[in-house]
Amino acid sequence: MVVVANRLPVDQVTEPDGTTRYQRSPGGLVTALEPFVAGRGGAWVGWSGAAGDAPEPFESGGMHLVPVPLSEEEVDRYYEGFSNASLWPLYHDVVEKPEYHRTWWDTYVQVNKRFADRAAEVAAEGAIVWVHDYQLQLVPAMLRQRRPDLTIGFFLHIPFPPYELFTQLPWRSAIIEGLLGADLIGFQQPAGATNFVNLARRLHDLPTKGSTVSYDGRTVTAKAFPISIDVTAFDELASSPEVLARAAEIREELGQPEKIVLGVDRLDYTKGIAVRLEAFQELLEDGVIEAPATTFVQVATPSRERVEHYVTMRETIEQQVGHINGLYGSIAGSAVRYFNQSMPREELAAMYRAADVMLVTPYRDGMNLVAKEYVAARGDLGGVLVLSEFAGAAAELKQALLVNPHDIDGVKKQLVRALRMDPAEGAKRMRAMRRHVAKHDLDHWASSFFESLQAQV
Ligand code: GDG
Repeated sequence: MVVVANRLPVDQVTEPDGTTRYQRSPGGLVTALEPFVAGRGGAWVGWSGAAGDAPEPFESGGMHLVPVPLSEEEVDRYYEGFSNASLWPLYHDVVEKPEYHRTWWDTYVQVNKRFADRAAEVAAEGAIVWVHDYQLQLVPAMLRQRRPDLTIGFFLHIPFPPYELFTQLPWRSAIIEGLLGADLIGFQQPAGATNFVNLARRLHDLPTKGSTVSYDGRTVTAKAFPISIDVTAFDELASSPEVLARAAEIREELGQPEKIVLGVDRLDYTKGIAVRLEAFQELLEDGVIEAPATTFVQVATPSRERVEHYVTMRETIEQQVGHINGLYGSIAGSAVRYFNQSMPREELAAMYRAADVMLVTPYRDGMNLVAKEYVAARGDLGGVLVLSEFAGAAAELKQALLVNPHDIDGVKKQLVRALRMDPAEGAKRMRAMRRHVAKHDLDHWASSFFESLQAQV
């Protein structure tokens, strides 16, 4: 089995003395896949995260890691450009305006070829290759051309847009053809699969039936496989004595607020961080809540810091935090505790455990693992989850307080409801959500994908 993803599950870190080492990387994809691949002794083809030459393949965490080199220019055009300034906003409802540049596209094609070459070299006869995400949508077709013996699966971690948005893309046909190289294409939601099948029919005039497309003498299936987390591991971490002690310490260090509201996100414009801040600020203005009796903790992990939209968004959010704290903070403490830092996993678990209300308000999100982590962390049945309708997770976590992040009054209303929720009702909701995630965990996701892929051939 070979996994092909933009990033290896480790980051190359250069020490002050010039030596390099590898450490586990943060982010949704790695969090989701690492335990699964390591458990099966698979290979992983990906970029190390540093521009320049790639090291030789090496073993790490039970996996054979095969680094793919990217030059500075390729990082700029393929990763920051086409992947994160064209595809990312286009696939997330055009929350920001996508930019389309031919040089970016040319580099995307060139880099996808390189990934396909490496995967073709490393895969055994008849192997299963699982390609991941929007950075590598051309790899399935390129790989099939090089290695027709392989069984190829593709999973898209982000939403797949409808015809009306997708057809903006000047290279729309090439992307559809690239994906059609797979035997099975997995999406987070049924809507993504439907959008794909519709595009294959309308754009390419291909025969389709239900969730399948006939293409090049093969049947390609497009289906939803909602991703999850290693629920047991997260539950255990969050209920360990160290994490519980740290959770109590966090409350103490914050000055024992009556209520802690928490947000944890990569600092990304799709995540709706500004919406939460606005709702929180208005509730302070309205006198409905007081700070620091109610304290808002926002972890905004640095992400894609060289992409322009991310630079401007960070400035906006930091201004907003400064503004709120200037108006509503006191000597006793700030209203908003904002961290533009990556936190250790244990610290996140302790924050989840300490938080009375978890605010997850993306404008659009493939799934949102943070919402599932919060539920997995609350073995005490405490805490209330406020969740955007536009996160994939909303289709499963039905007992969350759902919000439309475009409707500030609605967000305020649900936040107040969460803050005032009767603990018995909160526990009932949490119990139901925990039951769901316990059944639909990471292993369930990966096994369902694999079973469907094997059934395909
Ligand atoms: C993409 C899709 C889909 C965050 N800050 C820190 C940290 N994290 C971890 C969280 C969580 C992960 O990163 C974020 O996952 P999300 O799912 O919330 O979001 P994306 O990064 O946008 O992921 C998303 C996902 O892929 C999987 O398919 O759900 O929709 O956009 O696990 O805990 N981890 C640590 N420190 C941090 O500061 N250790």
